[in-house]
Amino acid sequence: MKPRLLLFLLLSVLNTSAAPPNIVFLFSDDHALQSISAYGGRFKDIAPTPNIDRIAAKGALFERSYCTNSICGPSRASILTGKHSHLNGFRNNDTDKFDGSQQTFPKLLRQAGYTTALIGKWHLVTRPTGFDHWEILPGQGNYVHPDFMTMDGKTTRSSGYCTDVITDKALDWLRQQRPKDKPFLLMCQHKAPHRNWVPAPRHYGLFKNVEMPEPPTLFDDYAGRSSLLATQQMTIARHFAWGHDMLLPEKPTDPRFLDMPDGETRRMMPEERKAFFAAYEDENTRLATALKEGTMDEQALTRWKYRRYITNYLRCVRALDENIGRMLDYIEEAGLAENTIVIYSSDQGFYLGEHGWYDKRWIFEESLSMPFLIRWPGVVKPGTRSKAIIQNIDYAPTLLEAAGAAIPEDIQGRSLVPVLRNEGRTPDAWRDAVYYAYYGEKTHNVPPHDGIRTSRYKLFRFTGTGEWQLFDLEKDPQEMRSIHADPENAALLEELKGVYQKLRTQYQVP
Ligand code: SGN
Ligand code: CA
Repeated sequence: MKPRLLLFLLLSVLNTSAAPPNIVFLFSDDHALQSISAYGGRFKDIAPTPNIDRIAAKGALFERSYCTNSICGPSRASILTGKHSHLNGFRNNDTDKFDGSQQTFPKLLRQAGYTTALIGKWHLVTRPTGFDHWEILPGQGNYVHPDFMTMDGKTTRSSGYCTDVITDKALDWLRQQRPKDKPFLLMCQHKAPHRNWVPAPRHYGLFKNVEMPEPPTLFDDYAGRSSLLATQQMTIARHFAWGHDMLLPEKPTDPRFLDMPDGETRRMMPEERKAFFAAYEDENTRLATALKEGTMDEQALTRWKYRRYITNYLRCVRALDENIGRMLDYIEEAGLAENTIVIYSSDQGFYLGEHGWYDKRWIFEESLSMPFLIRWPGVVKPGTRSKAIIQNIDYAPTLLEAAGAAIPEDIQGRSLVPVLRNEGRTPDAWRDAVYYAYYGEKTHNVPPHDGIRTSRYKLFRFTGTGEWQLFDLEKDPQEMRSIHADPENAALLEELKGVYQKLRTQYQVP
């Protein structure tokens, strides 16, 4: 046989001539795994997410998926670059700006022949680079009649609910605007379910008379852990505003309400605002009466706030899930499903009352975790559940490998393709821990800390005081007691400190 023919046959067998897959990256903001039914959790029957679950049913769900730094901009920068915060330069939302001149995976995909588009939340301060098309929310964006900034630098107000509008724009790009002769990357990035939680009008009445299960740690007193835990300002009990968080029509005279009005209801048209407050009127009146009569003790008030928080959060999730469904329907109807990778993820996890909190930032499970679901027909076996330890720096190399592009040496993440091809099983020589670092911000006052998570343990250190915390997640999944000072754990502590040092060296942490 002639060598050329042999090569051709070999390539055909390896199927390398197949068209590179399209990539639809569906992303959200602050979406807790506890509120995705495919992940289980306490809301799975009350507030299921059937459309996000479709991705898991037809693809893979990762049970040990973590971020590098549990906050918006930093997580996004890690995803784009495949690098930890100290290398990509975006450590915190307060002061950092993304250096858009650096290498990112959309740029590399573009070099490999892809058309690239970004629609929705960006939040990296500088303008997007590496995209043929972008339309972004300025900063955090709004739920109500959101503004969008376009490539010409103009900002225009759209009419409608943010999650719906972002999907409309993404569908429009898929249908009308993208060149049909090239593979594409679409990053469709929602604001939802980020604070402050304003639902779509069609969902105001959802969960109205449904009881919301509470986490066992709603009234956590932070005993058994560093005293620094109590210094954060992210509790439902004390750091929840009457307007911004509770969406009450006016500030109660009761001093137990943090003072911050809401900006979203002001964006509504007068009729819309009326309909909004009418939908909450009976609940709001009952609260006002109880406050007046003095029947709301501390616990009862926290429970009331928790319920208001969770119902509105889950309503935001409902619109998100419906819109994920619209995207999946389009991909299927347009005949794109067979050759399109679909990912669902969110920039970090979130507290839904665990430890008494909302927000994120901590290395504790609820905010360290990121949902990660991926559908890739022909490669990922439907219904796969993986226990491989993965991190957001892995997305870039995964998508580059999927596209047949080279993975640059300086990318710190690892391609998940071997895990995906292996039915989710952890390949030999995979990582056994991830490294995490939070650098601190004024908002919510969470102290800087860095650490590691293995399949069983979590070790971290407060940067300011040098104090260690160690948790055995098998025995203490709620992370209620640090065992770092127990004499019987001395050897374990030393061993894990070794892993921590090794990872810091490997990732070139200064
Ligand atoms: C805003 C929110 C905070 C949130 C940060 C970061 N306050 O500051 O609650 O922690 O964003 O969120 S709000 O008054 O605007 O609601 S992130 O997703 O951008 O990292
Ligand atoms: Ca976020």
